[in-house]
Amino acid sequence: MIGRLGNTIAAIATPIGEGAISVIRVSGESAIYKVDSRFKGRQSLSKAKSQTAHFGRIINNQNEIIDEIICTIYRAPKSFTGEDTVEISCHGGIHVTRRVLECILETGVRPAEPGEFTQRAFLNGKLDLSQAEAIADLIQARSDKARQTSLDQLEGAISRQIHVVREKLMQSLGLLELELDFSEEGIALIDKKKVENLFELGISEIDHLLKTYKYGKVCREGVRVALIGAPNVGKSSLLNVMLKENRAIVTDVPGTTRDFIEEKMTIEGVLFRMTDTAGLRETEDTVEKEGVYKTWKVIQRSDIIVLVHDNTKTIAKDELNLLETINKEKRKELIIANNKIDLQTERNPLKGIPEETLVVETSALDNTGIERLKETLFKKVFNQTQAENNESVIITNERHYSALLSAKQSLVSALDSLKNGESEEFVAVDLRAAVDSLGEIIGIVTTEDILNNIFSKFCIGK
Ligand SMILES: Nc1nc2c(ncn2[C@@H]2O[C@H](COP(=O)(O)OP(=O)(O)OP(=O)(O)O)[C@@H](O)[C@H]2O)c(=O)[nH]1
Ligand SMILES: [Mg+2]
Repeated sequence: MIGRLGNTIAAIATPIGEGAISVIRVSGESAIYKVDSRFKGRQSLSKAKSQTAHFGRIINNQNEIIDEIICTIYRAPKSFTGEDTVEISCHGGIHVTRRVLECILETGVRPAEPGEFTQRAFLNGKLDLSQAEAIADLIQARSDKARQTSLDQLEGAISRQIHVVREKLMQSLGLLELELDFSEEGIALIDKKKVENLFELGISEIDHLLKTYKYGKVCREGVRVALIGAPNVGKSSLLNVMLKENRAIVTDVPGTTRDFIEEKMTIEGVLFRMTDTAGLRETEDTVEKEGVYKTWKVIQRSDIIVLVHDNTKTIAKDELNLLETINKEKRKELIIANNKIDLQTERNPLKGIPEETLVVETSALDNTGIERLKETLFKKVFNQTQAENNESVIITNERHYSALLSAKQSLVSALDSLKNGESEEFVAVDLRAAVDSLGEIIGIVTTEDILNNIFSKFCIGK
């Protein structure tokens, strides 16, 4: 992909479907000239100034008028890709958009590959790698928090922070390497204690960033919540009242929900992926059995489990066992929704549950405790990550996280070597590795594999 920079490329940049307008992007050395050869308007595009829009008609190689369009001209380097670019706005039908694209491709312009526009922006120095990744995240953002963290990343918050840490390490590396050059003469250029302090500072700064990842992941991907429990306790009813719509079927027949149902909702700008599941019980019904099996799968992949209990009944042995199993999983949060509190209560319906268990009293019938349940869900995630909540830089991307992790490991090993008085060569090798890992995040150090892997996940036209 990289070797072909310079070719002119084109793609539809808007989703395929009917809309008021579609946009076709054309970028590369001959973009303006090629589009101009198919454009009929008051002024030739080749003479047009940058950042100007031109109304006209687009024609094919048979001189047939295909559509009325507006071309926006961007001249290099003042464009998204850094190259000459034309954005053609045409009428937004599937057929007409394809025909307009065809007119451009007929001139020898090549169809763009996924992410190729953004890749060009990166290769032309308009964006660094973490900013390029932020574009994909911003487009995919499904909540306000996700949008906010991607936008910060796009605006260079992560890049700046990484640059700062990396620069400091580079200075130590420079000194170390210089000292290595003079080692024969026995000249000591560096103050060991000072370098140790610098490494320690670097480790703590990286640690700081690593810690924001848990919060970042939640912002980006949302929180997975499973509503589980015995049949007929009101799981589907609770899902419906939380969503404020009749999404799941509710009946008084135990075993109503067979397959799990997934729906998204936001609480204070954070995405929660709610899953209603089939009630857990021993059953001979083949379909229900499959549903129960799937419930276990949902439990495994959820961050928070809401065990729904029917408060008119004393908690059963099966429910207590379930609680114990979930509690064993340290990474899962648990809430009990003690439901149907509008009905006559059993005297001590939750007898035997561990003392520290969080219980929210609810009634899906008259809406009692629903806001409290939502608030509790939110707090389960955000109380623990509150410190990171106010951070300006938040790591959301797994690639960044693992690069930071390996930078930290290299730095710890460099510090160990230094403290143990090992050869400075060892220290320098580890330090170089740490600097390179940080460079990978912003794309200073990259391989073609890394790039292809990132940009191929984009869709065409991005
Ligand atoms: N009084 C009262 N009835 C409720 C409440 N929540 C649910 N119900 C009733 O309980 C019955 C079962 O509700 P569902 O929401 O289908 O229960 P479920 O846990 O999804 O059941 P399965 O899908 O069979 O596992 C229905 O008749 C609901 O109307 C509540 O808070 N109070
Ligand atoms: Mg149900």
